[in-house]
Amino acid sequence: MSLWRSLRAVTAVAVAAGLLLTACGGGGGKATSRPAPSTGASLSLSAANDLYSPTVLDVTAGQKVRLQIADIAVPHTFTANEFDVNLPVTQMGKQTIEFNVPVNASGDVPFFCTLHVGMGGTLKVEAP
Ligand SMILES: [Cu+2]
Repeated sequence: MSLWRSLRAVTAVAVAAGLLLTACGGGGGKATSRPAPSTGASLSLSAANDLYSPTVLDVTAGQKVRLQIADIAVPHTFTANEFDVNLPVTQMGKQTIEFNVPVNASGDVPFFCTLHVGMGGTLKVEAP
């Protein structure tokens, strides 16, 4: 009799544990073992008077950069050859572009507009 009772108790615990595991596994998308993905950086740039400002942007190696460019009156490009970035900036007014800073990037990397001489600046790459 007591063995039967013990078996029933063990079974009950096993079922409860199984339900718990199912509940945890069914959540989806919140795996705690995975490192949180980098949210990246949001930076702003003005293209007023066919000049980019500020002329120095701080970025981090391996980072995804969201760059909001304002004051766009004529087409420009955002070009950083060392990062293999050459993006058209052709939405009048405001445009957001995205690019990735290579993991192995370092130092000062120039950026510029291929359409306007002197329109550019420096991406200062910091280690993560
Ligand atoms: Cu330009």
